[in-house]
Amino acid sequence: MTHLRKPEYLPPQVLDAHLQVSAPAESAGGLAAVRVALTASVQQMGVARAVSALLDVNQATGFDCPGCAWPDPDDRRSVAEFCENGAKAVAEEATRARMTPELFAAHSVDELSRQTDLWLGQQGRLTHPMYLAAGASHYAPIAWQTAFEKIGNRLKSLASASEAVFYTSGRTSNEAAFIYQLFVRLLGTNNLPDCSNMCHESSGYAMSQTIGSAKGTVSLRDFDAADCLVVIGQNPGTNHPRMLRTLQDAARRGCQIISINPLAEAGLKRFRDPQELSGIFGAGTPLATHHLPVKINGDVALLKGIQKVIVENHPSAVDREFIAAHTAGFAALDRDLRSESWDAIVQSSGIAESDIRRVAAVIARSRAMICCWAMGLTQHQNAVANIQEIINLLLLGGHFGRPGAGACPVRGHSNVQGDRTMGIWERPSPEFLRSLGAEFQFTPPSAAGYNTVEAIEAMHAGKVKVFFALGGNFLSAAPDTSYTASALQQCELTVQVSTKLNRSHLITGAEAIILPCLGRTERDMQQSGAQFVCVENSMGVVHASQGRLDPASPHLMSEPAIVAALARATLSSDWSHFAANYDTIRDRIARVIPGFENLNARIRQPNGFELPHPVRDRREFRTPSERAQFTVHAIPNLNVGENRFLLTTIRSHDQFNTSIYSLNDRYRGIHGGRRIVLMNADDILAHKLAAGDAVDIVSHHLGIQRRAKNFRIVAYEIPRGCLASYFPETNVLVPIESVAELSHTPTSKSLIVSVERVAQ
Ligand SMILES: Nc1nc2c(c(=O)[nH]1)N[C@H]1C(S)=C(S)[C@@H](COP(=O)(O)OP(=O)(O)OC[C@H]3O[C@@H](n4cnc5c(=O)[nH]c(N)nc54)[C@H](O)[C@@H]3O)O[C@H]1N2
Ligand SMILES: Nc1nc2c(c(=O)[nH]1)N[C@H]1C(S)=C(S)[C@@H](COP(=O)(O)OP(=O)(O)OC[C@H]3O[C@@H](n4cnc5c(=O)[nH]c(N)nc54)[C@H](O)[C@@H]3O)O[C@H]1N2
Ligand SMILES: [Mo]
Repeated sequence: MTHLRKPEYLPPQVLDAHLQVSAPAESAGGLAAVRVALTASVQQMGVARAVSALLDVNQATGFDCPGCAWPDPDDRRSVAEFCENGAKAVAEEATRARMTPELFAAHSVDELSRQTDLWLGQQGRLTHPMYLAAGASHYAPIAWQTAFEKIGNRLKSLASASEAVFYTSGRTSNEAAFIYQLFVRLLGTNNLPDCSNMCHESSGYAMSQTIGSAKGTVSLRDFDAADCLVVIGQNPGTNHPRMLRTLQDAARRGCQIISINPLAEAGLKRFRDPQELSGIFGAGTPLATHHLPVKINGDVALLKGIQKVIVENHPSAVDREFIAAHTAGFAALDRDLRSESWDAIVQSSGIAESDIRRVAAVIARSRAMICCWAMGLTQHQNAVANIQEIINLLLLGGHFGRPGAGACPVRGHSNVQGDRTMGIWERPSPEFLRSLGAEFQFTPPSAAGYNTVEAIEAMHAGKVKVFFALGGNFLSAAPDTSYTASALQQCELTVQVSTKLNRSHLITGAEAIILPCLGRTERDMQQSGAQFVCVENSMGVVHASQGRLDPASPHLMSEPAIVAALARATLSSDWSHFAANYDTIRDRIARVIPGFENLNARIRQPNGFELPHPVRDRREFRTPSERAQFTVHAIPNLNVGENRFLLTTIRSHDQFNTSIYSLNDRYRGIHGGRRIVLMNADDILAHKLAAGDAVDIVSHHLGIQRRAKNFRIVAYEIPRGCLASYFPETNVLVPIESVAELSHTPTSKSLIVSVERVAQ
């Protein structure tokens, strides 16, 4: 059917009128962090709500911060742990602003789509279920019951369950995730793409193949025992600010901290702990002892260079005993490293041989090393290789299953790791399916479902009729925005379970439904009384989360209750007991998922419990050979051609993924605008451009050009040939076919682009 409206799939592509650029910060935290956090909190929540929410966040009896997945220290939970960006994430959810049916009546979908993402978020919490009829220009309220019937009837009418796709973002609790995947599998499909497909999927693949586990191998206590920390492709000052205190403690003990990043991020330079007087008035604690400004995607080369120095010049740093007892493939790696040329290493990494040797010597001395990484490594075509080079480096020194040592993929969304554990995965293991099928007496589908990119392609090809999202902002988070927009528009029905308005509500199938849900911070009253949920952090600790604030609207439902109602409407299953008392869900989780035995008792312990980890606990590698596997990777060819750059797409300090908190990126010295591109001063000169020039960014892939309009050039300390700009404004540049080998993660950290000056 033809659409009358033509909503915009991108925020307005106009130059920022009030952009101001100053020198990047030399430290993170300090008084500014406190001021910004308090202002955001009080402006959005009011004083009383702000105090109540901020005293409750990450406390043993409070709610899990909806920000990042960095763990909470057990012993320090008694004091409110301050985190600027945690406070902003809470304020974003606990805001007093409301997106009511009246506002939906006052603005057509088309009008809403012409607003910025910042504006959409500022309209506040969704208050009522809303329905966009086929051909209608405005959303109108719909009764919950009618909404579920519409969704259920549509799902029942499908020729096959594989014509439906069920996306999950990583804020969903374990309880909601567990019954959601159960519902989807009872329906008959594994079409369960999730944000992880765009995030740490590459880490999961890389680690499963080499160490036989997809999860990180360290606990928070290991950071107290490490003598060397490598932070690579991660910006903790912005995205995991609570990690700064861990880094500060380590730095004060004399632990070496190595930063590997094209940008010298403020949060890795110095930390001014706002909870200490010296942090507020003094210069703060220096963090990184070494910084290697690697070129974008130069990490394989750099990590190989470091390993080459170790095997050739520091033989005593190679843990021969560990390698003989627990690994396979060392001889091939050793041969490859020795034959690798320094020219290739230096050229691809952009780091001088002497600097690589200096850092390699530090690593060679380490007896307990942890490597932390995030999106700087996972979103490249060779992302799996990036992470496997980290695994090689750790294996060389025997840094597994030893206190203070291991692999630490720092997860993004606060429960993204838990959702996977609960079975949100398009490629579930046969053991998981067997266990699920035995408990619920059915035969779960065994064929792999669609991951995120495959789901978009299937929608585009007209193979998907219903798209359902439990949280997130699929349109803006996914690659190739214009392609994803037309994919969503091919669907008959798109449904979003959401807390706040976002662009995925505006680019829809023929019909669309918004189901507004409770957030983490809010009281969840069900038939049996107040409920809590549980989540798993980045280090495999499962703990409870319970909100206490008044719900944003009396019409909200919890995510578990929504899933239960969906099952009734679609499968005629009576899941009212699941919604009435989440203990009944946890009882089933305990029987299906290893490590969760006796969940209802253990989750009531103050700090929850730690899941077992075979590598961390017993040096047990569950690979086919029962050994950890060294892997050999060629240095990728990064020759992008004349007048082309590699662009990485990153987060500003004032956003949470696609939710924009403000137009500032304080640590990088950028205020009042997001349409900027960071460029090396020598490149600006060489290309006859000037800082402040307006340019379009154009990506080039398989002969196709994609354009993002109207960015300002900002001169910045970034390696030559490299550019950085913000996600999601640049997602329109990410080619749908450009994905990481094996993990299928969009390559949003290495796009081949040119910049074209635009007339002003
Ligand atoms: N406040 C806040 N917190 C968040 C989020 C948020 O948006 N806001 N998002 C959450 C989520 S879902 C995630 S996954 C995490 C993301 O956390 P990060 O991974 O820290 O986020 P990015 O901004 O994508 O930053 C990647 C870092 O990698 C660097 N980098 C880019 N390309 C390369 C490269 O080729 N090599 C190397 N070595 N480094 C590179 C960038 O300069 C940047 O410092 O944070 C989580 N926490
Ligand atoms: N170019 C580029 N693209 C990227 C990335 C990148 O670095 N560069 N990063 C990727 C990564 S790491 C990730 S994780 C994805 C993120 O992808 P998503 O997880 O899909 O996106 P978010 O922006 O986190 O989702 C925000 C929306 O979630 C809803 N929400 C918030 N809290 C709740 C809740 O408690 N329940 C429910 N039901 N809804 C809630 C709100 O309506 C909000 O608008 O983006 C990916 N896309
Ligand atoms: Mo993420």
